[in-house]
Amino acid sequence: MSLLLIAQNRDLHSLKKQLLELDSNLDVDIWPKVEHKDRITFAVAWNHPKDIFSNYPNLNAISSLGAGVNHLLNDEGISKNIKLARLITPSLKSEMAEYVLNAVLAYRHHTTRYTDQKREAYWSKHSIIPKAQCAVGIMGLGEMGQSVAKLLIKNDYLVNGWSLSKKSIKGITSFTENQISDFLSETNILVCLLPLTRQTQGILDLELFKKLKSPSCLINAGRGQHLVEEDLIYAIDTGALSSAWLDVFEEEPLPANHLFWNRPKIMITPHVAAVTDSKEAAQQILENYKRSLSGMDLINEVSRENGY
Ligand code: NDP
Ligand code: OXD
Repeated sequence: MSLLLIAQNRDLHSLKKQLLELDSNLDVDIWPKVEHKDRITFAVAWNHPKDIFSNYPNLNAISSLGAGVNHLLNDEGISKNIKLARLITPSLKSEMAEYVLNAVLAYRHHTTRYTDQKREAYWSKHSIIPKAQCAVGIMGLGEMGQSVAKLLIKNDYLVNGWSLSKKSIKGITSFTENQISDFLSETNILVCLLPLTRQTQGILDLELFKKLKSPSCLINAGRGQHLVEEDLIYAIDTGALSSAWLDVFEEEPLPANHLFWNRPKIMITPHVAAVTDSKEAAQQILENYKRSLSGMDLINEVSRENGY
């Protein structure tokens, strides 16, 4: 029995080392160097080539190398009998919380504007945006969304959340699916931490931006496909949104000629909001590998029915 690590443009040797430190008897292959495809029963995948899994006849489970699983759910070449899991680690949650807090603080304190002014040697002061105009609305109150919400509450922000099921979390006003208009009308800073599903694709559009409480801004760390990119440009150019902070994009890396690069009000980070730590990941992967061998349910198993 072997474990396969598969990711394009990512070095997986440190993850392999961590796995072997936990169990030196493991047999771990890094794609594309796989000698015995029929021995692979468990795979860990990120940005994998489409349809590759049909080459592994005895595969019975795949773990994403991150929290998102849209890359696995969208691959029709993965048989429905194969169990899917995702990685949720403490550092992934805390990094995401800090990433969003940093974006919120940068918005309030005009950090990107001052960075631009420094480049121009231009001295000009801007008023800090009062907290009362910084009500944060988090779309998706799952593992990432709740972690973000808790840190923002600790920092005295007013926090609203929107999710399919109602949540009871101290300090958060929870809105459910059909209450989206109420949720948006109470929100200045919109944070997208939804999974990418048929229902959430393209959800961040002009109609939605117009329903936000003014002044408003967008932070997207979910997936690029949540956002209708031309609507964001229109919203920024017409002042419907005062700024946007984006970590994820329809096409990654973001092409050099993309219109977002030239917009000073759009901040871009290269999909780094929260990055899976190999040591933490190895523990969860090993546990799920063992579970898959004995036919048990996996940790953080993904529901194909829910689509996330
Ligand atoms: P979870 O699956 O834990 O949470 C998803 C949340 O979204 C849940 O609260 C769920 O509601 C809600 N939800 C799902 N569908 C809908 C819908 N149609 N309408 C309203 N709410 C909905 O996801 P995570 O928190 O782990 O991840 C969130 C996103 O962050 C993902 O897109 C992931 O890929 C991305 N991510 C990005 C990273 C980065 O570095 N940029 C790093 C890690 C994650 P309910 O609670 O009722 O089920
Ligand atoms: C993830 C990500 O889903 O990095 O973990 O986007």
